[in-house]
Amino acid sequence: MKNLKNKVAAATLSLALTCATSAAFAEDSSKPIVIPTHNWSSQVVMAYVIGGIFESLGNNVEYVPADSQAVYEAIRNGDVTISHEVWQSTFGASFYNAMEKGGVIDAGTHEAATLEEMGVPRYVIDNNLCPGLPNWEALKSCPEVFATADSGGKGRWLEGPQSWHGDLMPVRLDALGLGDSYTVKFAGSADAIWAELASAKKEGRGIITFNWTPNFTDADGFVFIEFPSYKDGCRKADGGDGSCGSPKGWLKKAANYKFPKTHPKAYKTFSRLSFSTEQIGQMASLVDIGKLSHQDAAKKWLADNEAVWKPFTE
Ligand code: TMO
Repeated sequence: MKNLKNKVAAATLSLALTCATSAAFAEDSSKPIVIPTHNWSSQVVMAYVIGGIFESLGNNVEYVPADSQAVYEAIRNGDVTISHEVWQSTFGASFYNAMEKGGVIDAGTHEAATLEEMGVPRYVIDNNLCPGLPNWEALKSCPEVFATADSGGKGRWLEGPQSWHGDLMPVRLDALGLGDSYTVKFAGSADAIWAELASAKKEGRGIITFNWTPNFTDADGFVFIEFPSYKDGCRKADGGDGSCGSPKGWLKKAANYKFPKTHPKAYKTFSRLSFSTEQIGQMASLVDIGKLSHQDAAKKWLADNEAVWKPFTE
């Protein structure tokens, strides 16, 4: 009996050793992991942060500028390996469409919750420039507060670049019955939004812009407008009339379905990786307030936050 037990134990041990050995030999491919960069600061800094983490594991990394909607198709067909900031409101549909076609996997969710919404700087509320805000219905009474030289007498909503979510906001304006008193202008870049916010603040003038959290503006107290709450199917693209606000959403990570096989160590790290609202705000802030380059911001963030990211690799 004792002999049998020993034999079983020995067999189990040798099986365990074989597994451990084969795991150790499942080395990552030396083929580069392709990381996309888009047109807002935290995403680009985080691209270099994650690339730096992969490099610390011995991986090769390549960065490609990519359209933030088309990237999910590029991940699906393997031209791009990952997406590290899949914002529910803006990219959820493209992400799930690509997943449904096959080739994209859900690699987990960041700790940070997200909101991508129109809003106003805190002083607009504090100085009562449009009484009743942040409730959206207050907008009906004060379009002139938000008028600009190019808005034809209407209040202006300064949207982000149209590549982010197309006609979402123009449709919403009309669906809420605000189309006669407000108009949407698209900013050419995120920097154009920050420049407009800075000049409005200097002049103490009313301004409505698209913005999001986590972002560097979290520290200033940007106030999001409260629209009728988001429900599945409320958007025009999903069959609704579009008269709803954005979801209080998730921030996910996506990967090509082969990534866990080609780069098991990097994939394991990527799937564990999760950043908080504060950490993502820091990444944006190093560029948008600190004026570092994206690469330098990532280097600084990695150097200052080893205790945060090292555990993802272990
Ligand atoms: C995708 N974005 C964070 C700019 O809303």
